[in-house]
Amino acid sequence: MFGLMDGFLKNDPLSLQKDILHHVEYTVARSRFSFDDFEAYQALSHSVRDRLIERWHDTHQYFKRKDPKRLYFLSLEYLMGRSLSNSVINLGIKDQCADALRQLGFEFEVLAEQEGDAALGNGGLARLSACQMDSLATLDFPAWGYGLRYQYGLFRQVILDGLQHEQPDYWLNFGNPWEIERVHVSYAVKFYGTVEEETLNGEKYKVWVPGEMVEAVAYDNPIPGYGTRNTINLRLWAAKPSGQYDMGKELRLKQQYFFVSASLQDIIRRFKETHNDFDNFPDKVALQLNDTLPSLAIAEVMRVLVDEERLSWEKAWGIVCKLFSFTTHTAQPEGLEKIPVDLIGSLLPRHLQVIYDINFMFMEELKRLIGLDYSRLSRMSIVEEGAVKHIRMANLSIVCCHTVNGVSRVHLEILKTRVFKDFYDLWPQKFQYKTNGVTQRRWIVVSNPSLCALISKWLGTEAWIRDVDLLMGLREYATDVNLHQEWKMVRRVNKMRLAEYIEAMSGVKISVDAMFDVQIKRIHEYKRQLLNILGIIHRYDCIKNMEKSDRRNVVPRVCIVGGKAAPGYDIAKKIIKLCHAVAEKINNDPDIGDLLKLVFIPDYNVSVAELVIPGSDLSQHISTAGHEASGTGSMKFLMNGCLLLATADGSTVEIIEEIGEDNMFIFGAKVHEVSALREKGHADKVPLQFARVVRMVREGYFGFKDYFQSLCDTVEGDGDFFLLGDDFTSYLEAQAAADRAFVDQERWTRMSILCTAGSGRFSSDRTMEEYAEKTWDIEPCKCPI
Ligand code: DL6
Repeated sequence: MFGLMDGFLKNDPLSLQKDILHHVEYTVARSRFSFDDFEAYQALSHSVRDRLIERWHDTHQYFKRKDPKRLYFLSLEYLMGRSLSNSVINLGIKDQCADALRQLGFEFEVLAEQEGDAALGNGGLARLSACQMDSLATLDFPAWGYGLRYQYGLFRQVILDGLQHEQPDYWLNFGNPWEIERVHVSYAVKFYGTVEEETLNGEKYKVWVPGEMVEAVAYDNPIPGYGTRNTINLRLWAAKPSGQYDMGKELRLKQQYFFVSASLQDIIRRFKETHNDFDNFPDKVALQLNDTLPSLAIAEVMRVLVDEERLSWEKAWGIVCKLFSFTTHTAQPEGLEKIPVDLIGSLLPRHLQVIYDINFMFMEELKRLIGLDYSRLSRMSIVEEGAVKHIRMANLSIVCCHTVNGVSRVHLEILKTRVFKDFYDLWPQKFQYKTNGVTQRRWIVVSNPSLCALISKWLGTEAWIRDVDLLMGLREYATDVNLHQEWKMVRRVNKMRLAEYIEAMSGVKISVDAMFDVQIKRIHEYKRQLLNILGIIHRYDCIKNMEKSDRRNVVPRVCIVGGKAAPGYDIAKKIIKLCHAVAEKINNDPDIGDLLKLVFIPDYNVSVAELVIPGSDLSQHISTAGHEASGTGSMKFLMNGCLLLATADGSTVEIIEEIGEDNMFIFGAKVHEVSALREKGHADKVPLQFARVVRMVREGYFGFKDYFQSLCDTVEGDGDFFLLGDDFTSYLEAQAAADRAFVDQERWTRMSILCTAGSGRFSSDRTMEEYAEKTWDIEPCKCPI
């Protein structure tokens, strides 16, 4: 991609080798004649990081010179995963690194395994942020990410007797070669205290006298683009001194403000370096709120402009309204963030005043527009009245942002007709959607190198890694026997790798001839892992009751489930326990053998996903329609040629349009049918098969009878809010259709190729281009080589 030398540092194997040995000796402080895999990983990472830093500097010098409008992406969560493989691929130096290491007696893949995951977030929203950073860099957009450097990552899930236990993730214990501490980039962040009034030249100003100050220090994480010199920055804030002040353990609101305040001080300082006033602040800066967690930024910008920069309220408000855009990642009104007024009033007294002033202005305007419709006024107010008053952060965001984005087309419909209907009726022009996407660099190139090579061979180019629509070219070869053979081989090797991992992790031996049927994602009732487990029980029950001679027709399955339950989410934890209890029974039943196996993969994270997804045949995305805002796991499976068994929910609706229903297994109630089904009630129409499997759990067929009663209550009678009973029959039919397709391996392989071929639309490159054009109004700024 680049010449051997495009900075001070050369990229040929010999130069890399010298750099690695230099870092062994002087950074890791081990003898260059004797070092182990982990030390080699550290030295290699530092050598790669040096190259990132060169590009990072060049990119930022260039941005400074060109002064384009910049995007600042504000997110409290990023699930970055590992950095080494991704960095060397984006820098175009993977082969050179592998050569350099080989001569030193090390293997690149082994060293890459030494790295822990950077898991600074929970689920879909957090991984999406990471994919989007990769795309922003690759597409040369002048963007920065801001976030928090939590001292502990998302908890490590340990399973004991089938129960989830949460252990701290000490992700920084072995150092983090990918970050650069910026001791000189630090800001004081204020909390608590009082608001006083000051008069200056006859004008009255508010002055916040804080009760506590905490120093925020920056840690920069270079994010390289692929096939470009552009390397952008993810700046994460930590409290200083970290030993005394662990931001990760503070109140959520305190964390949020710490992050918002430090980021905005940094952004405003940078802007002021080249501008004397704020007139064209919104022409140079776009601030993106990744859900409502960073939405205190709105009140903070108002406070800074009015109290510190001494702009009039009207002028500051005019700026704020052009500055911010907001993306919501939830489809449920219950999921919207609300913060008790008293809490904000105590921690951030001036911000509470600002929010009240914004609300007063908004309410006055609203009364003018809609009259005295008190019920609507109260629904739309930023302040929720009640015994405990709350600030509705979503309402604050909608009132103050120029754009409100959903994350799929269906999601936007839900926002318009249900979650934010009142606001949509008022400001339809604010509402947009950008269907989520994932980065093909991480989800094919890094995690499935053999598929990557195969695609490039058949397309005759690697250009699809940047221009992902080229994947469509595979459609032409969807029935080519030679491609089929090679495709199957690649998939089989990936399945073998996964089978080895499963055996090492759980002791369960699985056959690669079986269909690998996977559901990996956060454990949540609406995602319906329970539907999957009940379906597995039904399959087991059917096999047990079958004549031996009929068993020949059973398609062998390995069902793989993985995911973390939120620590306080009791029902989700019971689902994990049930999965283990059912697995215990099935896997130890000699009568079943290889016909059915069930495995729970513990501690699901980005690296585990990189291993599991390429080795999957079928993946399940089976949320109750209308509940998944988008879903992005499905897109990763699709890129890897894994077939989807799914409900028409979130982004799946668009995937169906792209791939065709014939190439997927779609089942269940549609979004518009769900509320009628709920209203009808369930008690009298539960399919017998469903009643039977639930009864097996209730009556203790898998043990732990008492423990599972409350779980069964969630799916029986009117307890079945997520409609497992209603969808059970069509779920089993979709599963049977998957079995029939799998038997015909030629058909299956064609479908698999067509999945990959049609996955281009679900790249985060497309999502970022749409945001750049329709929401942020930013343009690429490509640093010359
Ligand atoms: O937009 C990314 C991702 C969606 O794909 C999922 O459908 C949605 O559940 C998830 N939301 C979150 C947590 N949300 N909040 N707020 O991760 O976002």
